[in-house]
Amino acid sequence: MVTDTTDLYREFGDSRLPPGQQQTDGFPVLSKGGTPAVDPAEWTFEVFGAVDEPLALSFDELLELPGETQRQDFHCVTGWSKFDCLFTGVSFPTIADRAGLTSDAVHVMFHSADGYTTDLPLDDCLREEVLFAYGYDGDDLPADHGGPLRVVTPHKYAYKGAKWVTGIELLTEPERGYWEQRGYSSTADPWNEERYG
Ligand SMILES: Nc1nc2c(c(=O)[nH]1)N[C@H]1C(S)=C(S)[C@@H](COP(=O)(O)O)O[C@H]1N2
Ligand SMILES: [Mo]
Repeated sequence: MVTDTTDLYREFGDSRLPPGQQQTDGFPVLSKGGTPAVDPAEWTFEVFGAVDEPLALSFDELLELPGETQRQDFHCVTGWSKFDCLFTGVSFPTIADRAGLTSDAVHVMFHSADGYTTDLPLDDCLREEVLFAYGYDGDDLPADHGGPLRVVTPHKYAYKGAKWVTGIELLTEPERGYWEQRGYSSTADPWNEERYG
């Protein structure tokens, strides 16, 4: 079963294509460096910080959590949008539920194997469309696109979607990630063109 989330734009704007974006048919790869070698057998996914129960999951344990497939749009801050991406994975709320968030958690930092980080307010993460994705288009997620596991954030510019994600840190105060420290927006709403700031 595929859940279609491509109408979520109605919550934010009038058109499915956000202002200043152009549709692309391809799926460009955008990484700050190369693709890190990540061996799923050696890999652990950690949930830590403001949680009741810190988690350290193997890739197999992650695959055992309830998963879902969603049809989503993907908006890169450099101006391209790709419609109708099929991502399979575990939702952020499912993971948050397993760890139990403490009442003072307000912000999230995503950590990746290439040293990349990105941050979002917790409320922007507690949505069914925020997936920890291990599948793309019915196959394993390709390494260039963040395999074995990446985050997808169809309601935000795609730099919020950490590829090769190794963990999430629940924060009691906002902190800024890699691009956010270099001038990109912390909230990154494509329909409000929150590219910088
Ligand atoms: N770990 C990591 N995640 C990352 C990046 C990165 O350099 N490292 N780039 C971000 C940016 S700027 C974008 S637009 C998307 C691109 O995803 P794609 O390469 O699958 O198109 O990944 C985001 N996630
Ligand atoms: Mo990007």
